[in-house]
Order: sequence, then C-alpha cells, then structure tokens
Amino acid sequence: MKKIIFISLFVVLAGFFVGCSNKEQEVLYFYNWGDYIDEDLVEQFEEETGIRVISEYYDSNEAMYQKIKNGGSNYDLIIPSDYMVEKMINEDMLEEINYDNIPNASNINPELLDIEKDADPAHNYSVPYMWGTLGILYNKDMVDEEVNSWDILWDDKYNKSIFMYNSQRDSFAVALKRLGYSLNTTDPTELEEAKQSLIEQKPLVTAYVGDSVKDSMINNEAALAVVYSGDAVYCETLNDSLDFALPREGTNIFMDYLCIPKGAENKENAEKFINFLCDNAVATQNSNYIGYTSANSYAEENADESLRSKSGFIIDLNAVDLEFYRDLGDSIELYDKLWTEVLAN
Ligand code: N2P
Repeated sequence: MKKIIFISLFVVLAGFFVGCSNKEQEVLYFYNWGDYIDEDLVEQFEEETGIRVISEYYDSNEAMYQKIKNGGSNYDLIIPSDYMVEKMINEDMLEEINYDNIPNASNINPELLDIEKDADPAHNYSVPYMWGTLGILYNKDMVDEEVNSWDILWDDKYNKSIFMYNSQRDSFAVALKRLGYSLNTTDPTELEEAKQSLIEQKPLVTAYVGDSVKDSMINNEAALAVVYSGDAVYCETLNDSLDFALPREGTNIFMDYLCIPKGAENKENAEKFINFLCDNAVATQNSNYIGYTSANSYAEENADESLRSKSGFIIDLNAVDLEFYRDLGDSIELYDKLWTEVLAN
C-alpha cells in the first residue's frame, strides 16, 4: 500500500514538473545596434505576447557578423545593413522568413523593397526596418561656411573638432568619395590613396567613436561629425545649432533589415516581433524615438513634424550620388588591413 502511495505521489509530482516546464517562458534573443529601438516598445511587445526579449547590442555590421560567425551565439533576430545581408546570405547564415507570420509586412513602402537590388531582391531573408544616408553633422555656431564637400573634414581650421565613426566601411567611404572613387572599390591603388588621406586627416580627428558622438555633438563638443542621417536628426531635435549635409561628391545610402540568423531557436517569436515592428503605430513611435526614417510608409509620412523638418529625415534620392555598399567578398581583407594601419598610425 505504502509503495502504491509513494509511486502515485511520484507520478503526480513528475506530472507537475513536466507541466511547469511546458509553460516555460517564451524568449527572444535580440542582437541590435545600440540606440536603434524605443525600449518602451520592447516592453509593450513583452506585455502583449508574454515573450521575454533579451537584448544585446553592437555598433558595427562587422562586429555583429564576427560574433555570429565565431559561433556560440544564440540570437533570434539581428539588424544587418544591405551589404551585410548580401554577405550573410552568400555564407548561408540567415533563415528564410515565413511571411505568413508577418501580415504587417504589407505596411512597408513598396518602393523601398527594391531600392537596393542586389542583397536579397525577393526579401526571402530580410524585412526593411530603417534607412538613411551618411553625411556631415555640423554646428552652425562653429562652422561659418557652407558645408557641401568632404574636404571640410581635412581643413585644419577644425583641428580636433571632428568626430569620425570607428567603422572601416564608413571611414573609407568618406575618403574614397572625396577622391572621386566608388565606395565599393577593390582597387589596391585607390584604397592605398584613401588610406593615406585618412592618415593625413587623423591629427584633426578628435576621436573615432560610436553612438557617443550624439551626446558630444548635442553638447557642442565639436564642429563636425560624420554620422548616419538618423543620428543627425536625433541630434538636430535636441540642439538647434546643428544641421546635416550630404557632400556633393556623393555618399553612402543604407537600408537596415530585420533578419533571423540560421538555426535560431525562437524563429516564430522573431517573426512575431518583426510583425509587431511593422505595425503602423509601432513603426511611427519607433521612428519618432530613434530619429531614423522608417521603411514603413505610414511612419515615414506621419513622423513628428519635429523630425520631418530636420535635414536628413526626408531622403532625396537625387540630391547627390548615393551608393549602397556591396559585399566585397575576400577583398574586405584589404580594407581590414588598411583600416588597422590607419588606426595604428
Ligand atoms: C544606430 C545605428 C544605425 C545603423 N545607432 C546604421 N546602419
């Protein structure tokens, strides 16, 4: 009898524990750029779905790629830019997206679906999130001339009053476009020339930075900074002395995409979150908060006037020559080498 009671008790308890583990908390591992989402929206999603979002942050496509390539990470959602989507598809690092789970994808501006034609033309792996350009944020109280050329970043009048991003593609883009070359060049002579010019510029540069450039510019710490348009808009809304310009020699245009890394364990949760981010009201609130131009048509048109009125928010595709970065294959190793030399010099 005792034995029977003991066994029944065991069965009941075992059942209880299995029941508990079935109700295990749903999670989503999100690897995002710093300052690239309104965290209140993350909370709203958690409350609505019961899915806990665990976020980690990166500050360049290259850093994100390396972390995932090295293995051992378990991210379910990432936000690579166009050329990085192309590279990750080429290397079989992304999951195909199930659009049945993303009805709100219909809110994406159809023109933006094929603005970048090479990375993932059918968007099997990538849902457009935010887009922008690379340009010069400047302080009108410190810069008493028209800002219309990358040359200004080589003018020693602005000695130690210039911020650059610590990003090899963006820094080389500035130098290459200034020299009249493509920002996707793989020509060693052109790249060597660009490297030399970055070394020549270096004494004028206050620092090569990430998101901290925004606080520095808002606090009037420098005259000039190379920034993404969304970061510029964010700064402009907080400091009226700031303005943003695209140099006449041309620059980079980027589209950042919501993507699911290969083997993600919580793929459906990632798709739920992508669908949430594509909702019109959510996308508008998100864009208003971070300053970037949304790929959602409604959000782009209905963003706060305080953003829409700032230089950089409305992207004129014909303003200057705009080039997307491309995946450069193995040639990126030459960029790696030359960028290391710039930083070491
Ligand atoms: C936000 C970074 C945006 C990424 N801090 C630009 N591609």
